[in-house]
Parts: sequence; C-alpha cells; structure tokens
Amino acid sequence: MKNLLFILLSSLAVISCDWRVFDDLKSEATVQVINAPENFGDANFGQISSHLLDSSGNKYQNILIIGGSGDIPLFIINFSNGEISKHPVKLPGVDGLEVSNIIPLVPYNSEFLLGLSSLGKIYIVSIDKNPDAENEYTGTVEKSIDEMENISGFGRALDIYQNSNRTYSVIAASDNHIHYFETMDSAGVDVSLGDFNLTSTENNTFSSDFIKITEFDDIPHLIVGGTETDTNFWSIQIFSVYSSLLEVVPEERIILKGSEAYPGDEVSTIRLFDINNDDIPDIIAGCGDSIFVFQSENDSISYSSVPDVELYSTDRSLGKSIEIIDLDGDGTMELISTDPGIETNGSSGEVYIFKMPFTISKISPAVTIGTPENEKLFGSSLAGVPSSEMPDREELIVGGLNTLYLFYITGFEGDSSTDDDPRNIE
Ligand SMILES: [Ca+2]
Ligand SMILES: [Ca+2]
Repeated sequence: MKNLLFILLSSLAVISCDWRVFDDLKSEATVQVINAPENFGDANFGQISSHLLDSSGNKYQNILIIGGSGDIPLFIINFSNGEISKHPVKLPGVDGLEVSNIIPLVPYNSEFLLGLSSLGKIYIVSIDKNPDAENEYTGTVEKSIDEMENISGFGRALDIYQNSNRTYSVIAASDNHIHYFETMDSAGVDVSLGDFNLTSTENNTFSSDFIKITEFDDIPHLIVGGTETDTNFWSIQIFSVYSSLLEVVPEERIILKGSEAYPGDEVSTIRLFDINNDDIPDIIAGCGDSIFVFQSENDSISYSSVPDVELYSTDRSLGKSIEIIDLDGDGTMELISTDPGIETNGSSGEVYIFKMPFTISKISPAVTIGTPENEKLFGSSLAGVPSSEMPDREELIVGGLNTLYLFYITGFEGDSSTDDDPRNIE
C-alpha cells in the first residue's frame, strides 16, 4: 500500500489535490482523501453522508452533505474540478444537533432541501448560500417534529415523502412503533396521523431499523425492515398507506424473509432498483452477512417471499450500506456494499463492487477495496455522486471513522480509461 499518511489542511480553504492509488484497485481508481474540517465537532466526519437533489429531483453534481454533531453539524463538500472545498452549514437557533439520518429532498425555493433526524427530533431544513459569508451556507428549519423526543428510539429509522401539493409525509420508527405525520410546507399545520406497532405474522413484536416510502400505483407504500424482538428473525414488511388516513391492513402486508440456508441476521439497509425492467422497483436488502434481491413478479406489487438472488458471506457482514450506481459509465449499474468491520475486535472494513446481473452465490465481487492504512471504520457510509466532468457515471464516496474517501473509478480491470480521466493529473 502506498503511503496513506496525508497532510491535514485546514477547514475552509480549497486543498490541493491529494491523489492516491489503492493497491487493490491498481490503475483503476484514484482516490482523494477528505479530512474533517477543524470545526466539525466530534470525530465522526463522514459516517453520515448523502447526495443532494436539485429542483428536478436529480442528484447534484460534485456535491454531497456530511452530518455530524457539535457547533457545525452539517458540511457541504464540493469536489468540482478535482478540488475539494468544505462549506459549513450554519443553523441559527438550532443547538446541539447530532445528525443520525439525512434524507435528501427536492428543493422548492432554496438551493438544497433535506430531512434529518437528531436526538429524537426530525427537521426539514432548506439550505442556501450565506450572502454575507463566502463559502458558508445557512440552513433554515422549515419544519420540526420535536414533541416525540421522549419516545424511546424515535427517529432510529426515517423516510420522508414529498407529496405533489408540497406536503411531506414523514414516517419515523421508534423502538416499538412506526409514527406517521403529514406536515405542511412552511405556513401549514402539522397533522400527526398517529402511530402503530408492527408485529410479525406470529404476532411477535417487530422493531424497525429501516424505512423507505415509495409510490406503487400512485399510492404510497411503506417498506419496513426490522427484527422480531422475540425471535431475532429479520423481515421486510410492505404495505400501503393512504395520505389522509393511516390504514394498515395486516392481512395485506407482503412479508419478505431470507432463505433457510443463509437467513441473514438484521436489515441494515434497503435499496429500490428495477432490476428486471418491469417498472416496479425490486428490493435489495442488506442483511448482515447476506444481500438479498427480491424481484417484482407479474408486473405488480408482488414479490417472491424468498429471495430471487442472494449474495452471502460466511465471515463478513457485507450489507451495512448499499448503493446502486453506474461507476464506470458503461450504462450498467454496479451494486456497491460495505462492511465497515468492527472496531473493537479489529476486523477491518471492506467495500465490495458487484456487477449486475447477479446470481445466487457466495460473494464474488468484481472488486474488493480493502481498508486504507490507519483507517478504523472503512465503509461507515456510502454515497454516489455524479461529477460535472463525467456526468454519465457516479463517483464513489466511502466514509471512514473520521475521513471520507472519494474514489474516481474510471474502469474495472481490463479498462485503460484511467488515462482518459481529465482529473487524473499524474
Ligand atoms: Ca422490477
Ligand atoms: Ca457500470
């Protein structure tokens, strides 16, 4: 491994390029290491990261947002032209945030819009450049849900759905319940639609670790991943909700589970992507030592109750984070997943790049990226962001313990396109 020590440069200035070559990627990627700004607060820079959306709902190029804690718990990172700049987002009137989830939203009247959860509260925040301070942004809390902070675990899982009339449907999990809010843009009135607890088919308590809202046939559906607290079995439940009325019909739930041979042990993340091209999203779930793919059937909201595809490992927890992006611009998506390792027992993190289509297999990623030297939590987060130089593919951004790694992956083995990357200045 090349020397990965780097010069820590201070916060706001544009830093000079810090290009690396990871031995395990040989010539196929260059990597820029992005260190925590000095005023970021606690040492967890990069563990919560997200792309941002523009007013058309597309990912912004060259930009991602980092959530943390302390005086300035949000930073916007810009990597235009191969140069990294870090921009604090100040939130006047909001103290002591500890960001645990970021949900990118489509902005209406601001440059950026996002939802976040922090210490039992949920905020919807618009963000614009600070006219009085170059390089800084100002966040404005458009809405907050702060009456639930005494409910144990509130905000542990979160998703926000933007309705066409500028209302937001906010769905958040606490330890034993799912809470559902309808909240208006700025001037409107919040409506708490109540909460409910999910149970398994055997009526065991179900605790939710991941929530995703999506629309099937114009009706919002919840996809909830979690664990039965009595049995420790994980499952995914899918059911419809109606915007004016909380209505869950348990008999109409779709319940997905792992296979008997490789059951997995928890739901860390769920991604939706239409693998079989029927316009119905397929469900890709990261479940501990396995990644499961449930494909839609019969062009409807119907899934096989056992996974169509599973990628499994006998010794790695490979589905902590998942992104599905086109890394090399060939028009075919790659699935990227991480196992950040466990700091306490010394297992080091890995990032896996899988090519589609998948087959049921013990993991055989096209590329495995090993932990950089001195990194303790490689793979703590994952984001894909297109760049303006290469808008047809996305760059891979991997979080560590207190550092981000921006991979410019220009091709897999056999490609020679690293030289074609205009940012590859060496
Ligand atoms: Ca599908
Ligand atoms: Ca590709």
